[in-house]
Amino acid sequence: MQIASTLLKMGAGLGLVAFTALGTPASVLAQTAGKPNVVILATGGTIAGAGASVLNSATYAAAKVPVDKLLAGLPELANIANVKGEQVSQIASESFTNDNLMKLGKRISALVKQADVDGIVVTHGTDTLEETAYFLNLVIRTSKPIVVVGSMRPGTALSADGALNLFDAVSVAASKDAAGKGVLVTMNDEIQSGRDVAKTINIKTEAFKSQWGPLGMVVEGNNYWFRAPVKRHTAQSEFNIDDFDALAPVEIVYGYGNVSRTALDAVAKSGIKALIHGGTGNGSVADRIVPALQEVRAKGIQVVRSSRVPEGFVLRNAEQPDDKYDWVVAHDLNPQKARILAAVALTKNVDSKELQRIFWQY
Ligand code: DAS
Repeated sequence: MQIASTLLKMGAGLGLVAFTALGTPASVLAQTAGKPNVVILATGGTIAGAGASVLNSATYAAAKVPVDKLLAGLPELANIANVKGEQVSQIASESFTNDNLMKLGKRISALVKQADVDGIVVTHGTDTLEETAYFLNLVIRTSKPIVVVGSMRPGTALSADGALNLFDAVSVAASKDAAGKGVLVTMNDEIQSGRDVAKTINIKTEAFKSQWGPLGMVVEGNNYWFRAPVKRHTAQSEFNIDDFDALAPVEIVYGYGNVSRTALDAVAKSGIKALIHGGTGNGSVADRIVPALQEVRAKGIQVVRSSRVPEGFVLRNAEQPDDKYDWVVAHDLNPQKARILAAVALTKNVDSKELQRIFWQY
């Protein structure tokens, strides 16, 4: 606790002053009739981080600033919405587990059923933000806006990006025109699809990209839309977090030069229901790994071919005879998103043909 309080004291630099100014009462800003009601669920990450000096844009402790301080530091939110904060967790997102996802999802599923909730914002670490956003996109049955947001710099750093990212997230979550577009991610002025977006750069504020482009931009509280998702999501999903209490166990193994089957064999014995193969190129599989994956399939474990290449998509029956081996291809989903979809899909009793249909549609 000593470190945390020291960090917070030291963190009263330019950024945190913005986050702790005015001492607005914890977690609820002034409520105004007629304004949209947005609930902010805080999970941790850099957006709640604090560094020792304003020059520490990359060296800092994540998950230190509580949600009431995040809200207190952004009184401008009261101009666009009635906001209420809840601290769901306080962790760096590289440490997220399936249990964290389920707890967050169950809370959101309950909140969106409330008539007095118009939108949801989730503040989150950037490392696994894309996984959480995709998960919520698959399992929350609502058309209300859900926006996941993080930051690449802590609030204590020069040119911190968290405050504007958070303002944009609340602004979009309070917007009627953001309804029905699936789970969204607002980072760096862009409105991204939670399904498509990935963290592509680990040291710049312009870190989140989709190979299919953003859905739009948010500038000074106004949304500018340029496209809408075509894959199934949220209210149109066949999955509902209310119907299950745990995700299916799914692991990932990667392809690379000189790869051996050691990791794959170990993972295959861990009780998984699917194995994601993050292959080279077009989801290619090293010749010595093909029999290993066939053995995995023979055990009743689903095999999904994804690719470690950040863009493009894996073609069925191109690099490998998927029909013959009864394997599934992940389409354009990167390995970490393919894990999320397989983990959700296999909460139901689906065969490989159904699983492939699900990968085409979501
Ligand atoms: N460790 C990173 C995380 O919590 C910090 C961040 O970028 O949010 O995801």
